[in-house]
This record gives sequence, C-alpha cells and structure tokens, in this order.
Amino acid sequence: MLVKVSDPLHQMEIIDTLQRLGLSYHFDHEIKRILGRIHDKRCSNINTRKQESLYAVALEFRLLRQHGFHISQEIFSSFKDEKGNFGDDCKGILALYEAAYYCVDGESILFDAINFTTEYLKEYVKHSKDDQYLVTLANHALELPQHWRMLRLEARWFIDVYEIQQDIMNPLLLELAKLDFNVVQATHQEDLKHTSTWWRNTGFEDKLEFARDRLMENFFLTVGMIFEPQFGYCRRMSTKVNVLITTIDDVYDVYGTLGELELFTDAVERWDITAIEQLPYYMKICFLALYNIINEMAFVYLKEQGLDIIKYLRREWANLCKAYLLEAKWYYSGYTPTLEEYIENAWVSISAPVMLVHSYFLVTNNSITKEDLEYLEEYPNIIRCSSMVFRLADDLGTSSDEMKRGDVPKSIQCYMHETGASEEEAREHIRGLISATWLKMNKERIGNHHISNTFAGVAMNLARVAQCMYQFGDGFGVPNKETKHRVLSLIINPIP
Ligand code: LA6
Ligand code: MN
Ligand code: MN
Ligand code: MN
Ligand code: MN
Repeated sequence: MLVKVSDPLHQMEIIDTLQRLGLSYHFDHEIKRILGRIHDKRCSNINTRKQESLYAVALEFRLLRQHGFHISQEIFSSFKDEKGNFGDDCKGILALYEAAYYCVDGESILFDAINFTTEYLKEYVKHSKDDQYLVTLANHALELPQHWRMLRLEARWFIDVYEIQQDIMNPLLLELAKLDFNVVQATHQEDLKHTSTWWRNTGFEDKLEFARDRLMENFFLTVGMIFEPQFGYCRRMSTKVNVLITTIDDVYDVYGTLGELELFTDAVERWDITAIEQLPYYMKICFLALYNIINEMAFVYLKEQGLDIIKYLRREWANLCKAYLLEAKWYYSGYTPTLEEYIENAWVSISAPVMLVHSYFLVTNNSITKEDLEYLEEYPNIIRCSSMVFRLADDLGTSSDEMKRGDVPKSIQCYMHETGASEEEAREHIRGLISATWLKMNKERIGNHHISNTFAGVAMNLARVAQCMYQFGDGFGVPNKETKHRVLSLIINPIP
C-alpha cells in the first residue's frame, strides 16, 4: 500500500496511521525513502503551492521533523494572517498543533502557532458536536501533544479510537495493528517473567523492607524507553538498573543515616569490593547487588563487543550517589538552594543519566568509536534535556508527598523560596521549563552523528514516559488506579 499509492498526501496519511497504530517500526526503510523524496521536492521549492491545505503542509512538516529531516518553519508563513491567526479549518489547526511541538528555540512562527492552536482547539471541543472523531483527537491532543506521549500507550489508545472510525478505517491495518500489538506484548511478558524471577531471587523484599517494591512500574518504564521486540536484553538489564536505582534512592531519602550514606557513596566511588567491610548489613546487600549486576553487564559487553565499559558505568553510579548525598546533606542542614543550584544537581539525582548511559551501551553494538565515547562522557544535551524533563515531571508529581515525609526542597519549593511565588505559580513556572527543555531536545535530534536514531529515541522516550508516569500525580511511587490500568492494558491484557 505504502509504495503503490501515488498521491503524496495519501502516502503521508498512511505513514501517520502506521505510526499511530504502533506499526511503523516494521517499515522504517520504506518510510525513510518516501519522506526523503518528499523532502527533496520541498527543498527545491520551499514556498507552499497554491492548492496545498494547512492540514497537508502541517502533516508533512511533522513527519519530516519526526524523522530528523531539516524543514523550515517558513513553510507556514503563508497561512498566517496579520493578526497571527491560522484560519478556521479545525483539521488543519489540529495538525498544526501537533506539528508545532517539534519547534526549536527561536522559531517564533511555531511558537505562536502553539498558542493560537491551543486556544482554538479549547474553544472547538467546547462547542463542536458534528465531528466526534476530531473532537476525540483534539481533546487527547490538548491533554498532551503526540510528541510528548509514550509510544505504546498511544498505540493502544489509538487502536481503539481507529476501530470505531468506520468510514476512514482500513480493516487490514486494524487487524495487523491488533495482531502486532499482541505479538509485541508477548515478548514483553517473556522479559517480565525473566526479571520477575530475578527480582524474587534478590531477596530485596525481605532484606530491605524500607524500599519500594515496584518491579512492575520499573518494567513499565523500560517498555516506555524501548518497546521493539528485538531489544529484550536491553529491557531486562534496564529493569534491573531501575530496581537498583529505586532501592538506593530510598536508602538515601528514607532509611540511611548521614554517616552510613557517606560510607556507601565512598564504596561506590571506589568501586572496591573490600569497601563492603565497613558497611551495615542492609548496605552490604545493596552494594553487592549493584556491584555484581553492573559488572556482569560489563562482562557480557566485553565478551561480545570487545569493549571495556566498566569505567563508564561506574562513573554514572558514583555521580548518582554523590548527587544523592548532596541532597541528603542539604536536607539534614535545612538548606534551601536556589532553583539553579538545585537543578544543577537534580538532573543527576533523578537517575536518568544512569539509565541513559547504560541503555546507550545496551542498544549500540560494535560501532562505537573513540569520538562517540568522548561525546558520551561530556553528557550530551540530549541526555541533559531528557533528564531535566524527567526531574521536573517527577517534582510536579511527587514533591507534595516528599515534603510531608521530609525531603530536600524540590524545584517547586526552591522557586517559591527564591521568588515568593505561590505553589500554583511555581508549578506553572516548572511546566514552562519542561516545554522549554523540549525545544532544546528537538534541536539535538536534528543532524546528530554521534548517536544512533535508536538511542536518540530512547532518550526522548524516557522524557515521554516520565511525563506519562506523573500525569496524574505520583504514578510511580504510589500505586494508583491510572498506573494499574495502564500496566494491565499494555503488559498483561492482550487485545481480544
Ligand atoms: C522516583 O522516586 C523514582 F522512583 C526514582 C528512583 C527516579 C526515577 C527512577 C526510576 C523510576 P522519587 P527523587 C527507576 O520521587 O527522590 O523518590 O529523586 O525520586 O525525587
Ligand atoms: Mn532521591
Ligand atoms: Mn526519593
Ligand atoms: Mn531526597
Ligand atoms: Mn521525587
């Protein structure tokens, strides 16, 4: 179908549908080729052609940017009137809304487009009754744009929405989507069996009673980072990494004394098994588990890829523990940092750099060069931005409970302390920072030769799954109904 269709708009609509149904990973080459042709044609003439609709142009723009092609925002200038409006075609405006979220710093046409389309769509969903499909899509988009959504969850949602759309739905695609979803889910269940057996064998449940038991949530997070069936090893190892992070975070935030935390941080920094002697029993369990799992991962990599990565991995754990320790010191001394000072440490203490550096090796095979490793060591912006979105989304979702329990002031509290703002104003400010960080991340995505598309995808996906996890409060630490429903529909229940 993809290659037989000759009308470019129709072709783009098929690509879009495949993406939304979660099927496009089967057609990467075809899609790249088709979009490459569309891109070449556009480059030879950036002005929009007379007969083109806003809808068609916005769809093209979004697909091109999604796939890392360069395309200028100027493509939209002919649709904008003197007052900054983009007309009155709702389908086109929704397409523009989804496209505009791919904007980078300084693109004012797109920036204005987000504001205009948001206001327009809010009015539209309030008053329109005639096109239920469009209203459903618009409501969903206003909640979170497609670009910020977790891929699998979005696919699961769209399969249901697509099915009832009798007049435009293609039954063949629908059937393929359902079958493929279930096939992918079955591979996830195999990964889950493996990690669940592993989890029971760690004995953390009995030995470390203070720590959160969140295997499912941790696994869900890795499905968010990478879902394609062939990355099972990455999901399994990443889930173990996440379990270690969750446990050690609770050691620093909830259970350990400051003196113990200093000993633990020192042991991790030295990555020295003899350091275990000075630790209390519960910390010996944590340290030895960490040491064994990470060394095993490095061993497998050395054996199979011929590269020694232990220094990159242990550096991440040392940095994480040092960031945890600084927060603990702030907490015990009652210190409230400025927002900037807090963020400088908090993008590390959220643990996303640990997750991303480990997954970098888990998804990249034998093609890593010395320059790539140097690039990675400097913490590329894509890692910083993804971590930042994760941290800020976590603070929006968890800081209320953290303040009640007693914890270091989080971004919201730091901002309130610094500026005298109310909590609601501070939250608004943090949401603004999340949007601004996405613009930076969008830029990193374009023309970056040091990282593969797969890894760039993982980094963006981590930001997405974080926003999804904390969309309705703390969906990670507090096992709420929304997370349970999502876990069931993604990982447990097949589509009938
Ligand atoms: C979030 O908890 C959490 F569980 C983490 C360990 C960070 C994310 C990592 C995962 C999901 P919390 P803190 C493996 O809100 O103390 O306690 O950094 O994180 O705010
Ligand atoms: Mn913490
Ligand atoms: Mn914590
Ligand atoms: Mn803390
Ligand atoms: Mn938190």
